[in-house]
Amino acid sequence: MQDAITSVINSSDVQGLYLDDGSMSKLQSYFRSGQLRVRAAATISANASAIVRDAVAKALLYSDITRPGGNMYTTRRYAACIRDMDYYLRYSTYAMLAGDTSILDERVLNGLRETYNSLGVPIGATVQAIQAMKQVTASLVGADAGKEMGVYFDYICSGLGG
Ligand code: CYC
Repeated sequence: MQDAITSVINSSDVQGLYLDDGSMSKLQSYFRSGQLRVRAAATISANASAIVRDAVAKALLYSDITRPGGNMYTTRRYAACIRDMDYYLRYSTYAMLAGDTSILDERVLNGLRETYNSLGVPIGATVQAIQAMKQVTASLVGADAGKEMGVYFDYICSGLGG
């Protein structure tokens, strides 16, 4: 896993250079947004189950997906879906704190599309649910932090191929 600091330092290190102005300003903007990131992460942790619940209600409940034959039908699959949504929220929060997407590649997206395809989990509906979670989160943490979280929710959606 990388973060905004290690990724800037690593790219200077491979060239054997001190940080240039562009690298310095990347670091500065990351440090300036530190309070925003930590405050957003605290709000999200304190409200995680409500965020997942509201996103599921907005995007998935009482649709074909929750009726017999749908991929969320039976409580076992319903529970797997809620758990997946919680993973997406938690890992997006980690990535937002780090200011870097690498943790999402390594721990969430690696093999996920193939797993979903082989189990028949619908990717379009998953993407809609993640987009709903992006809206719910933004309404809770405010526009600036919401936009930052949006980067990582969107990254998961495009990694899923949605
Ligand atoms: C299943 N979701 C799974 C499985 C994995 C993940 C590996 C198969 C194994 C299992 O059932 O636990 C996802 N596991 C992860 C991720 C990580 C991990 C991301 C990284 C931390 O370790 N079905 C829908 C909804 C959607 C959904 C649209 C919720 C948004 O219709 C999810 N995922 C869903 C369902 C299953 C599943 C229903 C069970 C499918 C089945 O067994 O038939």
